[in-house]
Amino acid sequence: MTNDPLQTLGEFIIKKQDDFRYSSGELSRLLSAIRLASKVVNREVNKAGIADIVGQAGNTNIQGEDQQKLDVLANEIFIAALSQREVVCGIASEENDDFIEIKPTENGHLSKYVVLIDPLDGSSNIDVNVSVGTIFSIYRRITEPGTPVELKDFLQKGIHQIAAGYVVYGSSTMIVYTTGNGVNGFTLDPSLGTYYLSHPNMKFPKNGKIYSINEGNYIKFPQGVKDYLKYCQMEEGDRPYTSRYIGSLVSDFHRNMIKGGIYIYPSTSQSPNGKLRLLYECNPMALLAEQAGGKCSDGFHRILEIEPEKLHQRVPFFCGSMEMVEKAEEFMNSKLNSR
Ligand code: AHM
Ligand code: MG
Repeated sequence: MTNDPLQTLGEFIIKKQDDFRYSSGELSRLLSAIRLASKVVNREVNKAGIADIVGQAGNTNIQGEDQQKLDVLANEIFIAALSQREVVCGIASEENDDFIEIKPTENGHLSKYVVLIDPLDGSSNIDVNVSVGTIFSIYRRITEPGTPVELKDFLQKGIHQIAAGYVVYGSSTMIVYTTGNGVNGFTLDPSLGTYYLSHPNMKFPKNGKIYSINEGNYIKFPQGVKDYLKYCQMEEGDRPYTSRYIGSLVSDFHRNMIKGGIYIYPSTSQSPNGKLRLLYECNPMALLAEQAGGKCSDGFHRILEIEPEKLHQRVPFFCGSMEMVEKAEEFMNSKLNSR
């Protein structure tokens, strides 16, 4: 916990601006837009249960419809907050098939950043009052400012991210982000609507005792993952480990970063690239993990160095405490050619 009492996210963003030479303040404004949108989404997420009771009259399938709506609403909230503030020139969202170009405004301001976002990840958890999250990733465009953004501005390797982070709408709401200089976490005081620095310089423990995976898919996992799971469950040394799976990537990652653990969404016999999206989910989490001293791979290669080919590309995902990911990779490598 911090010795620096009541440092707000707003103050922190401004302070950190000085880390960047020649900073124009644009990234700060962009992060501030995300901060604002997250508070609006937080309000909507908190209302989700009550909307079931008081709203949506006439809907035959209230639960299904509401679920759908909150995803869409979160998407609209983030896109509005980002596009109305001259902070980005393009947005790609897990909710949209294509990227959105943000045209320069009348005063001709040319933004150099693009944002990739999963506005409400794990949203099937909303129905059952379990935490969900927002994940975001920021790159500098590679095409000329002033020209329309192109697909290649979004299809950049994760190592080129300028910043990445997530919001977890949990028992408290937190925003956790990195600009490539460590990872810091801020907790929302809902009575004031202000985020305060609560988790400075977050670090993955080198090793951990938690593994997070949807074990219901066991039969479809590659042999390397099956063998690693058996290793986790073996009675030896500090094992067996504990199994914890929320089914909400942000929450599972957040817990593992604090307590030490590994999250795995592997390939399966039916989905050879797993489920999670490289650009909206894996790259931002990988940057955070590495910045926090953890590790992230597809079982064999560093996530941040994968060359993206399409916006909604999926990739197997192994992420967490350094030694745990290395051990899982050992099992993967020893079963390279078997399923
Ligand atoms: P989503 O983007 O459709 O919400 O899916 C992503 C979520 C992750 O948050 C979570 O870890 C995973 O899907 C759970 O998938 P499964 O239900 O297959 O275990
Ligand atoms: Mg998602």
